[in-house]
Amino acid sequence: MSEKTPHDSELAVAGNGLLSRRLLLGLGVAGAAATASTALLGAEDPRFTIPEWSKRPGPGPSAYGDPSPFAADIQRDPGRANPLYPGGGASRSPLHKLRGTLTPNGLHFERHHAGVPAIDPRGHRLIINGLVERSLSFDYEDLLRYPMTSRIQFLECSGNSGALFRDTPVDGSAQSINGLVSCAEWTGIPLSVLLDEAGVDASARWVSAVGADAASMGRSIPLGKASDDVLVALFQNGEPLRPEQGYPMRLFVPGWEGNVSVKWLTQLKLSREPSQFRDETSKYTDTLADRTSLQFTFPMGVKSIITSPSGQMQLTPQQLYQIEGLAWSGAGRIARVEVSADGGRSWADAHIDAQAGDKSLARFRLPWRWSGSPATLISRATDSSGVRQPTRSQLLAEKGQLAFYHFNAQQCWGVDTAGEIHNVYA
Ligand SMILES: Nc1nc2c(c(=O)[nH]1)N[C@H]1C(S)=C(S)[C@@H](COP(=O)(O)O)O[C@H]1N2
Ligand SMILES: [Mo]
Repeated sequence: MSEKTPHDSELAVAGNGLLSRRLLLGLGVAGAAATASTALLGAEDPRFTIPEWSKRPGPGPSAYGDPSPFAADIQRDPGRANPLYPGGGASRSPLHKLRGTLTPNGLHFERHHAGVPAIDPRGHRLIINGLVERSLSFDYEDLLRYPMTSRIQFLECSGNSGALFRDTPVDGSAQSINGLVSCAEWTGIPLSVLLDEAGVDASARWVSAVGADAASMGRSIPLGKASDDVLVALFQNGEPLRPEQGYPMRLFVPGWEGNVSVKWLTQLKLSREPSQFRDETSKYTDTLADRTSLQFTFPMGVKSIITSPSGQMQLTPQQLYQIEGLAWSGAGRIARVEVSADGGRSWADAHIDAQAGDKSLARFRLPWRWSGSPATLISRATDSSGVRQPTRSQLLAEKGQLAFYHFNAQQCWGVDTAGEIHNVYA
């Protein structure tokens, strides 16, 4: 505690207040006379009071736990229901209130095209048919007997951050703008195992996956990907999938747009050509500036977002903050995240605190002191294939503004002199 505290100027790593990631905080030390451990505070110390909850036993064990009532504000944002779209819509993950890299099951984002079906697994089947030697039908109990594998990987809706294509910056939070991404440990049977059992015909090129919801969501997946790393997932962070995530079974297609990870999976049909489902013709296609459309854009590009400080938060001048965020890529790992506090004029490498592996969310951090003058916070990630997240103008130059899906450009948070934070364009 006696060591001289270095000045911010000695710790600066880039302009406008970005500080060395090696900076250690001492926020708990209220004054020079702080004792070594609060556990040793004596009754004579004025800070020593026994709180109510320490005076008598609390409730005993429970069958299924809930979050603390003091953390009850950490919720998904389901938006407003649309009577013209029964069960349709999305809820967004509270990215700005979570830490670590895993999304708790109750806070995983949701995207439903016709609501959540109430599936009793005893009445549910998974059929594999089409260009196969033998058609197969599995029930839930059959599938539970297969060997399974687990992977910690992100899932992102290709409509995530789509509002940033618009001309006028939307005012929102990290949750409302970017909350259609989550990360879980997915456990299930490699699809390749089930395809081998069915015996795929040499002429087959595509696998069409169909869900048992009222939207009858269907997507065609190239056989190469289907027999590579796709899972028929049954568990999410160790427990059976939540109904919202596809109980009793879903496809999990690592690194690709969320839409192909068909929930409530009931059929896999092998064919020579894609099935031209509604969700791969009228939707989930990217219209370019010349009005031609790309039908399939499967992998999610390298992306990062600052989750704190972020939209709708309020900053205090001269305070030390940790700029924190998430980065991910459909192409592999995150190799590097850089952060700017001056709108992209200067950059510094953030510290990557955690990343489980390939195609999982990475969490980054860099200390920053807000001077009280305007600042623009930006992050940019580079993945293990060497690709760096584009700027918004680079992305728009490539894709135009008619597109809605697959927005992965750098996002800027503008801090004004009042300490308010808004989504801005550089
Ligand atoms: N059967 C079915 N599968 C589906 C959907 C759906 O509405 N029905 N939504 C898709 C979309 S658009 C996305 S982004 C992901 C969302 O998965 P989640 O709700 O588990 O986050 O599921 C996909 N799979
Ligand atoms: Mo989606």
